[in-house]
Amino acid sequence: MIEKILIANRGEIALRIHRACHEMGIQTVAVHSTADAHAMHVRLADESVCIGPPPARDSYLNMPAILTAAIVTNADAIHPGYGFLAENANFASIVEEHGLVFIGPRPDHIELMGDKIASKARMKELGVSVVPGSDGPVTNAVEARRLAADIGYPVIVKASAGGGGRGMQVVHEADALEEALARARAEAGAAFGDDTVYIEKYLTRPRHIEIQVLGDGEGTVIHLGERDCSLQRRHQKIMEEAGSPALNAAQRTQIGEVVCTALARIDYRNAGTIEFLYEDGEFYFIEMNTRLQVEHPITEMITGIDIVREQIRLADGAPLSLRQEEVTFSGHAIECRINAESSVDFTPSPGQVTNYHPPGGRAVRVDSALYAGYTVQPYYDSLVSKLIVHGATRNECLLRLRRALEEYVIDGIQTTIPLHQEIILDQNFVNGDYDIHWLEKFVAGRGDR
Ligand code: MV4
Repeated sequence: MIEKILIANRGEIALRIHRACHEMGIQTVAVHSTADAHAMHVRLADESVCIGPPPARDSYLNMPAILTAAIVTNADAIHPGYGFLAENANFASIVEEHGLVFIGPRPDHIELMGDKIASKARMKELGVSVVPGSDGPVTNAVEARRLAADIGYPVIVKASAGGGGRGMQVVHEADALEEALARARAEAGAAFGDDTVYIEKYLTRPRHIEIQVLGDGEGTVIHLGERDCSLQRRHQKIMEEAGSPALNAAQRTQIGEVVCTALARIDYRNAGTIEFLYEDGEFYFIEMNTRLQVEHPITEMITGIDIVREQIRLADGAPLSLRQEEVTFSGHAIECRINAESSVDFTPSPGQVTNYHPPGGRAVRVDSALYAGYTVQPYYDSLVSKLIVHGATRNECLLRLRRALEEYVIDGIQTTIPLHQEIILDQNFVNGDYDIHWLEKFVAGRGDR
C-alpha cells in the first residue's frame, strides 16, 4: 500500500499532486531548492526536504538528493510531475531498484517513446497512422534526396532524440536539402549528444490534437478523449481545449480506439498522451508523452475523472476505476496558461506578487501555487497559474472564461492574462478556426497596447 509519496517537483503541479494524495489519505513529502524554501508546495506538504541550490540541475534534477530524501522520509513512491525527471527512463529504473514505486510508465516504455524514430516505427507496427517519411534514420544526402523526391516537398528534418520542436528543419526544395540535413544533424548533436535525424512530409497547416490514455500495465487501456493544443507560440502551448473544435464524437471514438488497441498490445502502464498532427480529416502520429501533462485538467473537467488519483491507484496495483464504456464526455473545457511574462513581448517578469485574487464561481478551476507576498523565481519556467473553465457548450465556456479572466488579479508582476483576453475576442478563435501557426500570426499582427 502506498501511504507516503515524495513529489519530485515544484509549483502548481506539486500542489495538484499533493491534493490528490491528501484526498486519498496519503502523506506527502515535498522537495525544494533553497530558492523555493517559502513556496506553497513546501508549506502544504506533510514533510519537506531541501535538495540543493536554485539551478534545477543541482536540485529538481539531482537524482541522488531526491532518492535520499525519499529514503530518509520513508516514502513508498515518487511522483515526478511533468518536466524535470518525469521522462527520464534511468531515473524511473533507479527509483524501482531502490524498492520505491515510480508513479508513471515502465522505464522501457519511457525509453522507447523518447526515441522518436523507434516510437514512430513501433506505433506504425501497432496500426497507428504516422506521417509519411523515412521510417528510420537518414544518413546521407543521396538517400535523403531520393526520399524527399518520393514523398514530395516540403519535407521536415527532425532529430530522433528531439521532440517538442527542438532541432527541426523545414525544407521547401531539393537544392536546400543537403544543407538542412547537415544543420539538423549538427544541432541535434550539440543539443542531445545524438545526431540521428529522420525525414517526414511537412504538413503545412495541421492542428495539434492529443489523446489522453490510462493503462493498467496488463493489457487494458482506456482513453479520455482529445485535447486541441494548436494554440502555441515557439512550441510553448498557451491555451488548450477539450474537446477539439475540429472533431465530432464519432471521430473521437475512432481515434481513441486506434490508440487504445495499440497501447494495450504493449501493456502500457499509467498515464500517457499520444500526439497527432491533424489535417484534412486525417490523424498522423508524431510523438508520445509518457507523463502527466500540464493541460490534464481540461480532460478532468469534461470526464469528471481525477487523472492523478488514477495514476496513484494504478501505481499501487489497483485496476482502472472505470471501463471505456463508463467514460462520458460532458461539455467543453479550456485552459489558459498564465505565465509571469509580458503579454506584449513575452520577456520574463519574475518578482513579488503584491496582491492576489483568483477568480471563482461555478465551473472555474485555478491550479496555481501563487499567494500574495510570494516571489516568482527567475530560475524555473514562467508558468504561474492555470485557469481552467468548463461550460455545457463551447460558447458557454468562452463566456465564463471572459468573466474569469476579468476577475483575476495578479499584481506586482506582468502576466499573460491580457493576451488571453485578446485571443478570446478574435473571430477565428471564437469559430474554432485555427491551426498550429494561428497564434504566432495573431501575436505578430496585433497592435502594441
Ligand atoms: C511537424 C510539423 C509539420 N509536419 N511534422 C513541432 C513540435 C514537434 N512535436 C513536432 N512539430 C511539428 N512537426 C510534420 N511532419 C509541424 C510541427 C510543428 C508544431 C507541431 C505541434 C504544435 C506546434 C507546432 C509548431 C510548429 C511546428
